[in-house]
Amino acid sequence: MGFMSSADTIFALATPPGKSGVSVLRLSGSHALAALKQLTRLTDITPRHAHFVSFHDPESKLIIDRGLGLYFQAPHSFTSEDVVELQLHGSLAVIRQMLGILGAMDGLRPAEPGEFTRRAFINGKMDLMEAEGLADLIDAETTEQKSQAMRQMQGELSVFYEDLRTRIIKSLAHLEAYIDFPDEEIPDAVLAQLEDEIVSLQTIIREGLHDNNRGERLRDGINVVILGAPNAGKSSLLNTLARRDAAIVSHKAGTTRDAIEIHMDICGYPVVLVDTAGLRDSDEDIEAEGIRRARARAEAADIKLVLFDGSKWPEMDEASRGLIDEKSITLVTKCDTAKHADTGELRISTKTGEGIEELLKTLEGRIVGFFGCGQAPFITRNRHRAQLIQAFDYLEKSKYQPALELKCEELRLAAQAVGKITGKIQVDDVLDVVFSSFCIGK
Ligand SMILES: Nc1nc2c(ncn2[C@@H]2O[C@H](COP(=O)(O)OP(=O)(O)O)[C@@H](O)[C@H]2O)c(=O)[nH]1
Ligand SMILES: [Mg+2]
Repeated sequence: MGFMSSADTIFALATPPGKSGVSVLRLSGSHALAALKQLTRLTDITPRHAHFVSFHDPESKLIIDRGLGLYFQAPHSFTSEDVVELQLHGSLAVIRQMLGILGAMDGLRPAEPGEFTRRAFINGKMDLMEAEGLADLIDAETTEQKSQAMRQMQGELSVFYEDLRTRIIKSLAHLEAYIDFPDEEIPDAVLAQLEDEIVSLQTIIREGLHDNNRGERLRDGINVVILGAPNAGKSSLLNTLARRDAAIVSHKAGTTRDAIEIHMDICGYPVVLVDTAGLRDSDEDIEAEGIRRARARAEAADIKLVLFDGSKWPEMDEASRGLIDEKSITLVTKCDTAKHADTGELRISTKTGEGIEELLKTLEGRIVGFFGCGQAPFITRNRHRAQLIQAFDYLEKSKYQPALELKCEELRLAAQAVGKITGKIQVDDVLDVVFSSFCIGK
């Protein structure tokens, strides 16, 4: 995206393409107002006023559509540039025609993905964390995802990183004062104070990092993985929880090979429920690969549902038994068929529905417990985590640098690492990573 000039006026459909009552086209840049005037033939356009107008094709002079034209004068707009919004009917023909006309106008070109938000960032309307929060808000599907995105978008998480960075820079400034006076010894008290500050900054970072990846999980979904021997009833359970036939159920052992994922909303939290291949020794290539994947999923799981066939209970196969730990919930399946001794485990039947409500309650408890403990996380993407780890390492190194200049350099790098999170340190590769994930028109 770097080669695209920011002097261009960009335009894009801000609403999803398709038929709808109203569609919004957005323009940003110095030619936006001239384009609006040309399309509407108005000479006097009031900022922040909805002008009900006919839009004309400047070439053919024909009317394209009637709708609203709005003008947001720089810097009082989303991007801080002149912004124009055209509210048209959500007709494929109208939109196609208008996009064609805009594309032919002088100084106008279609926007790249995320380019509106990128301009808002470059022009200081928001920092990188807030821009990512906006992207997350647009992607949010559950209420808790939305709350996290709003907190981030409104700058609540940025404050944490900015405080951190400011404190590192203060320490740096303190130390740099001594570089200018090479003859002076740094008093021991000053060095001790600095050391204390660095340790306390490291504690803050360490606590931030020890968040069980809750922020990332809230974006991507908590992984609940169904595991057990072939025929234990795993695919049946996935289908019951999904309330549809997502996975093939068969009495033939070894039917499920690849992991099957469905997305659920439990208490406002996003859940990725995964069905896996039955665990057993297999000589068959594809099944063996499926089992390898099942084991990998078990490793990465936040919650494991370990199933045991009720018709064999309390006999347990070794492979499944080995998966039981503090992350697992043990389930005895097919309780409609077998009348085995009640061993206190949760018993379910996908045939009669027995135990399913209780399982959902247990799952809810685990999920709310997972997300609800401790303060709201500061990290919502791997990008933030990687930078924080770097900052921690630079602070660590600074403690062991004997030379003053080198100590300062480590602190400078630590401040930079934190600065990259909010975008206070502008680095183009960081911007490309962040904004390329946006969709066009945002
Ligand atoms: N009676 C009864 N049969 C079940 C139940 N759940 C699954 N089954 C049967 O057990 C067999 C294996 O089920 P499936 O879900 O494919 O197991 P998987 O191999 O663990 O995925 C199928 O014939 C299912 O119809 C249940 O709750 N009760
Ligand atoms: Mg299966």
